[in-house]
Amino acid sequence: MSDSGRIKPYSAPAAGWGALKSVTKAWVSSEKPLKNLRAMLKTNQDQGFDCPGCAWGESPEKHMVKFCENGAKAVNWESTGRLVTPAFFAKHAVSQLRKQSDYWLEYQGRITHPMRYDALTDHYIPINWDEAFALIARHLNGLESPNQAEFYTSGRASNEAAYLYQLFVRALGTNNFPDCSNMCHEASGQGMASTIGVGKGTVVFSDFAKADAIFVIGQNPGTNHPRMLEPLREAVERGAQVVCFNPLKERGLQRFQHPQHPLEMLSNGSEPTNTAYFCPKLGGDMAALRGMAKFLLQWEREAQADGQSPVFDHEFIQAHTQGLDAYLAEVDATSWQHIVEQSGLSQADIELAANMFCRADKVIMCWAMGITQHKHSVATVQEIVNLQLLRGNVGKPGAGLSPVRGHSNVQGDRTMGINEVPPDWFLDAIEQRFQFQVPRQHGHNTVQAIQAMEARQAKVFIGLGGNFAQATPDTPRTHAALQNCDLTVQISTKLNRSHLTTGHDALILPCLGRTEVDMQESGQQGITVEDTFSMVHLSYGQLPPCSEQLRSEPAIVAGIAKATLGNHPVNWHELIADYSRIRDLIADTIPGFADFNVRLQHPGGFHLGNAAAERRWNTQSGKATFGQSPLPSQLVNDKILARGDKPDLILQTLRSHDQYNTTLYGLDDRYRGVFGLREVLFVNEEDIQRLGFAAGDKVDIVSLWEDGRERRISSFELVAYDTPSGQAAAYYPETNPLVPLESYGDGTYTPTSKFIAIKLEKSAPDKRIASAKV
Ligand SMILES: Nc1nc2c(c(=O)[nH]1)N[C@H]1C(S)=C(S)[C@@H](COP(=O)(O)OP(=O)(O)OC[C@H]3O[C@@H](n4cnc5c(=O)[nH]c(N)nc54)[C@H](O)[C@@H]3O)O[C@H]1N2
Ligand SMILES: Nc1nc2c(c(=O)[nH]1)N[C@H]1C(S)=C(S)[C@@H](COP(=O)(O)OP(=O)(O)OC[C@H]3O[C@@H](n4cnc5c(=O)[nH]c(N)nc54)[C@H](O)[C@@H]3O)O[C@H]1N2
Ligand SMILES: [Mo]
Repeated sequence: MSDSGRIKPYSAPAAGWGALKSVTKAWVSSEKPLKNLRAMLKTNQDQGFDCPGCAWGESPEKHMVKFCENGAKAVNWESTGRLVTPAFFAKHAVSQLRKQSDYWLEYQGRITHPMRYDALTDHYIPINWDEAFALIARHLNGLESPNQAEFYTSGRASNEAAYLYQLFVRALGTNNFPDCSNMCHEASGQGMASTIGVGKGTVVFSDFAKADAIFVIGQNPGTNHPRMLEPLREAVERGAQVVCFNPLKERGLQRFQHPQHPLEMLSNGSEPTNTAYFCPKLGGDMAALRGMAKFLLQWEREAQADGQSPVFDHEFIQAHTQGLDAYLAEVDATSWQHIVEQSGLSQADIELAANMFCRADKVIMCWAMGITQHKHSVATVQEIVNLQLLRGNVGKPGAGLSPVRGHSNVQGDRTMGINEVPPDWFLDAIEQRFQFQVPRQHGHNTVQAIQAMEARQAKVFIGLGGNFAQATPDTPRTHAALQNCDLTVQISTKLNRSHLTTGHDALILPCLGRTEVDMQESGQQGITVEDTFSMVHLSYGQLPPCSEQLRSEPAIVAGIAKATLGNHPVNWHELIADYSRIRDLIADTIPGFADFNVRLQHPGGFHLGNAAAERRWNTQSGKATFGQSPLPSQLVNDKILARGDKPDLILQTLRSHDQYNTTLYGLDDRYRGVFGLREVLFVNEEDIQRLGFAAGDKVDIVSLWEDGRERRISSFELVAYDTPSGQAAAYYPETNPLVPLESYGDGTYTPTSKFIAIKLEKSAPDKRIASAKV
């Protein structure tokens, strides 16, 4: 037990009454409860707005309440009655604000005016929009090369904003598009594009009701995609198998309930029987999946010898795939000892999982950050694909691949061309439509953008949403890199630490949130988003903007573009007057969007199509291709061991129940039994003893990396937790100072946020956590 916080195991089911209590708290503390209730009832409804929470899609049924606890929190958090006005900035110097916690900063409310940083007084002061745009234009036009600017995007930006942003940036002359996707599902896109020819999930919402088995791997839907609990619950009810792989016993996966079913809430939930929960080591999933493949192969050979019906889907494999023999050779070459050691699962457990997989005719595999934030993430995603290909589980109803996306429009932003390595066909289409040459040279991803700013090769940073300073790895280095810039610009709704890591010049440009009415010359505008199932639909804000000064994201991008480029390559003003004109441009240049404005009128929107789901393979060979990667020989690699020190533990950094990425709604993590504090380290009880500590002790966490920089966070409380030995967990973003910038996924540059080698030291009594602050 700590002085300020409480650790208490949680025994109630996920969602249920605890969720309702938590929603009510968020709603009342927004200080606009009545208005927000009306808004909440419009969440994800036709003519309503898309939930700014996660990217989970909708059931087609009408008139259902379609928000969850965390969606309600997101809505209330955005549409708070608290305001950050020029008077606020006059009162607080930036150096003073830096001393406040991330929670305090966002809690101050919505930013109401465009502000410019004044280095002389160390205060933000008001600036009018035209001057702000002119300042940006001066900086951008003064660069030796457009490649000296970085254009970050967070996945909440609408399709319309993202499309204009990429058009402007490419017209300026660079592909420097670091985005949150680089830290998120990058490996899913790469692992799937290289095997099935499409970087997006192949299932739609209705497939979940048809699946015989659903695997949930490295994902915590109870907190991060709560609306997914409903199809999971329904699957268990009708006797389908739900199989989870997660080193932590996540409450939301062990027991699930939905707040829209009050009777079940009262019954307090019961442990379902047709679910299985496997706890691999961090990064051990590829080994576990390879082990499953090994069983499949063994059973296939046995079936062939005995003349029994085959285990593999030979018809599918024959007609649609290539590379089977080489893959099976790789499977044969992987030893059980290697598999068991790396996965942390017994051969018997893996056999059980393989059995559940094989028994089901139609299997959906879902995954998220537990799979994508590792060094060997692309290979792991490919291994998921391989298993599904063996059984013909791609491109049939009730089966497929489902990387469950994070931000509500992160998938749409990529579709719109927020991509530092854009495909040629996309650039060709832009050139053809707009008659200007686009840069062909690849741009910077998030890690490369930080490296470039650190080296003063990049001098301007513009963030379309997000919180770059806190979401990225190696926090002190990233902060210094941002502060190295000549200009930093943050297009934001709320105050965060990125506003305090200022370049020489700095701007805060306040924008409308998803919940707010966007009024332009032709009337109220809707924006569009794409969910994790590739459904595109309209979203209309419902609430009056919190300040008259706010501009929409598309209008801000257009303002910057006009000031920098004039009316090249489009008349930006005209596009903003009516967003359907932006959508016409999208329809002209991006496949799947023909008749965009017409098809949007369909309630619920339209599906973009997915070639792999129709068994058309946009790969080089024209077939789905088995991935061929060997299992990594060791996960604790040479760069970790370079300085001769072995890690005490491997750390994963994850989300609490009370946060949205770097946005902290509160300090509780109800399902994990943590209340009122975030500086905790979850460790297996035996490990705590082995390392010479006791639960409740305060420790410093130090990470190991070859470059020998000191990476340390101080005064974290040890919490005994049910996790396999050697595996620890702590919350992001507080742990980002431990993630080395150079520790990223092979091919993806995604920081290895789920695999950090650490040592523990007893904290000096007076040490406070300094790291998360500037
Ligand atoms: N309320 C809320 N909703 C959100 C977000 C939020 O912060 N709050 N964030 C949004 C975003 S951007 C994203 S990307 C998603 C993230 O959604 P998740 O991927 O669910 O997010 P994390 O909290 O990172 O959880 C990772 C899960 O994977 C497990 N895990 C970690 N490492 C491994 C591993 O090596 N193997 C396996 N099998 N499991 C592992 C962890 O124990 C944890 O349960 O959620 C989105 N939705
Ligand atoms: N260690 C570690 N690091 C991680 C992760 C991890 O699991 N572990 N996860 C990674 C992942 S998956 C992701 S996606 C990234 C997230 O990285 P980001 O997307 O950069 O971070 P967020 O915390 O989602 O951004 C929050 C800010 O967005 C702004 N905002 C909110 N709504 C709007 C809006 O409508 N418009 C605009 N313009 N701004 C808005 C607010 O000012 C708010 O402060 O973090 C990554 N970093
Ligand atoms: Mo994400």
